[in-house]
Amino acid sequence: SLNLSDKTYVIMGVANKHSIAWGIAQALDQAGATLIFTIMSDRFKKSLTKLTAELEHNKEPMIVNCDVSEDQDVENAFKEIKGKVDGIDGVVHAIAFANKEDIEGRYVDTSRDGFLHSLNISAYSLTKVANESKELMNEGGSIVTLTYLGGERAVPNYNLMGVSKSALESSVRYLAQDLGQDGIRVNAVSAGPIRTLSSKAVGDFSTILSEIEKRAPLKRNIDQIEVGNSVAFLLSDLASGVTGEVLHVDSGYHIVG
Ligand code: 0WD
Repeated sequence: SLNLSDKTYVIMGVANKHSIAWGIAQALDQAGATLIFTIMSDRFKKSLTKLTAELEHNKEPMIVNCDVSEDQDVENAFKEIKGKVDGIDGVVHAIAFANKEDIEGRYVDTSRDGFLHSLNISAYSLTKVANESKELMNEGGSIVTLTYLGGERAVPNYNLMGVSKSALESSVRYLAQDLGQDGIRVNAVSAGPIRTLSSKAVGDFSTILSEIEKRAPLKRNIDQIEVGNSVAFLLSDLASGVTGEVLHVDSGYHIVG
């Protein structure tokens, strides 16, 4: 199995035990990696501390506050990390946001403020995180973000979030192009639907889940750990030739016409 015992990764976006970022944390912990977590606010600290107590290698990890909508927060977070570790080997960006009223109903009704807010947190944040983390990256650094099929196709009810994911995926390609010269790879995992805090905002989610069971090649939904294992691969040196890629971890649903 994968051995990441000499690697240190920053994980952004664990809200609770259902978070995709938590599945990623578990996969990386199992491979022996050292983990650093960033959380949006102190509100999430207690629950994260309770979760990490169950990990094998990261029972008392470094936890840093970072609201990605604030430049200063992102700058301070990576400065704080820089002061505590020799370097990092990668960053996991598992953060997105859209106001519920902006993804309900018709996309055409999206407000300007709602649009900018969603693009800010769900897409621009990766660019800022990449820029601030690049100084800390050891040789062969790797950045992985989370996206969804709604960024490629007009998926019912995904609306504004789909537009944000399109921008995020494009950003992955341009960041990969920029950071290749620094030896840093940038990729995305396009995960199938999973029940989390964020997916609660997506209307008719049960229909999306049952559609996958009926039509995806694997005839089932995927879970957080399967996403975690694929993210671990992309973070690891096993993926040293992969950058600018969007890897689908979705039971193969995206190939079905
Ligand atoms: O079906 C799904 N659940 C899918 C999710 C399918 C495919 C992709 N994704 C994506 C999401 O769009 C997102 O990018 O995976 C990523 C993680 O989403 P999740 O695991 O479904 O959702 P959740 O558990 O709610 O985590 C989202 C995180 C939360 O964590 P923290 O602890 O950091 O607060 O995004 C956070 C949110 O609070 N977040 C922010 N973090 C920092 N600064 C901000 C912000 N301004 N806004 C939201």
